[in-house]
Amino acid sequence: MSKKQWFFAIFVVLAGMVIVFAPLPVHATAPTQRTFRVEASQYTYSPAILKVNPGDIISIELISTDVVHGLYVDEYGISVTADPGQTARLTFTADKPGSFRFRCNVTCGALHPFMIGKLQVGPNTWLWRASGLTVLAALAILILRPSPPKAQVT
Ligand SMILES: [Cu+2]
Repeated sequence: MSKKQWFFAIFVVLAGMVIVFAPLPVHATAPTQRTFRVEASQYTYSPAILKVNPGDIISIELISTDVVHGLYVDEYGISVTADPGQTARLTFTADKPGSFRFRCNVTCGALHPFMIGKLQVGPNTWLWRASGLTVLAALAILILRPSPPKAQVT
């Protein structure tokens, strides 16, 4: 590789690190109170993806339409259980940004382990970081690819 290509390679590595680790600007959104009506039935939640902003006060109304179901939020360590036909309420502050699974914590049947949903607190930064890395990789391939052999003079 030429000196120029070495410099570029180092630039690519540094830029990649910036893309992966740079903190994104935090949107100044005022915390709001949000209520979600989540229907639980064997073996899904509807809706299964809840998107909120960090700091929001979340109220989940869990409604079970068949058997007893629960909802446990990973890492938040909070849960609620709803009896058939009943509504149970879980209120908490979304103070941890990131993407968290929530799952049923009441054994409700054969496919119970697959009864999961997602709580998305804040923007999905990995999507942006991944697309940034893709662009960078494409650029690196274009610039660092070996130059075609020079035409030989015979
Ligand atoms: Cu369940």
